[in-house]
Amino acid sequence: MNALPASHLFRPLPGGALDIVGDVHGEWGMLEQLLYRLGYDEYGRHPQGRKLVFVGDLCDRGQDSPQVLDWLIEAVRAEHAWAVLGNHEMNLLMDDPKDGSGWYFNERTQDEARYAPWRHYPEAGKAALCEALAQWPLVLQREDLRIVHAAWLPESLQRIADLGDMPLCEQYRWFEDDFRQQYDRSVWAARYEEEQSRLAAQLEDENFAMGFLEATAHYDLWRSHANPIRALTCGVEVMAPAPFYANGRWRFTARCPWWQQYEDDAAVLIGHYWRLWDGPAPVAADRLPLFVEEGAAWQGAKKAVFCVDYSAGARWRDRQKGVAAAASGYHLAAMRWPEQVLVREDGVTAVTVK
Ligand SMILES: [Mn+2]
Repeated sequence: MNALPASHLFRPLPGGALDIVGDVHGEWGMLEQLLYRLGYDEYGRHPQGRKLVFVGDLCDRGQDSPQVLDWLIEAVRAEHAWAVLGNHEMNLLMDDPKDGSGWYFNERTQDEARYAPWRHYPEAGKAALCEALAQWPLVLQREDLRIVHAAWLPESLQRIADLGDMPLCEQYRWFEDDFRQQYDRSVWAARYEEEQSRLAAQLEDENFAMGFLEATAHYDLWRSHANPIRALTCGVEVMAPAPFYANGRWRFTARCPWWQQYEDDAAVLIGHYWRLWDGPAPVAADRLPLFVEEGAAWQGAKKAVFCVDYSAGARWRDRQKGVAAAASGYHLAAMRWPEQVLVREDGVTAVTVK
């Protein structure tokens, strides 16, 4: 097995039995239900000494991100729970407002129409919140198990280790600046600027007949690999066969099923990829399918990778449409380890399939 290089951002998992929880996205109600189903008390303690592990993306979109984060920060401090950072926590730390983060970023007033009512974070607590999150690792691991938000990428792990004890946010800025400098010197830079300024409005217009923008595609592809912290928390991209519109923008690169290349024996549990309990949703002909597996199946070359994100972050859509929780296809689930059984917030369970 490939040994993991040493970094203060990679930390050991506790020994013993674990329950690994998928992306919560501010859904405090579902998290409370799931903890109850798994047998934990209100502090995250288990009578059999099991421990909670979270794969990141605790916040954004749901009704109570402040409660989820405040609760988990305390549980992590008390060593009842362990957590890695997801891309949504990185956005808070890097002061990068994105869709669904208006509970924290006051300037995102456009989020209110979509996601409110939701609880906002008190201004006075924001500095302490970021200070606590900045202490969380990117990777948790022990011999039989690896936890990362989106992708286990040996080259990215090594590049992070190479920066030694540089703090997380400083590392992130260092990699972003390094990419931007290399990009600005590349043959693509002028074309990229031209595409971006010529089509600034059209890039967000779903009804525009968008052609394939080569320099923009190249920029997005390069950037997804260039910052290894971004690569671990967002995954890497590949060229899309054709432009497609998603999450408010025309896109030319698509998420890549990196697990097809993962050959180690240690299991990797991830979140991030919006899996559905009932199996893969149909994929349009011009899109790359990310999941081909059934809802409870292991993924990849050696069936050693498992995404535990069952799309709790889309539950707001059902609330907005008046769909009852009992009829929702979006869930919060955990994998019991070493049992490899899934438990859902409503008590439904499933045995995972290799
Ligand atoms: Mn994510």
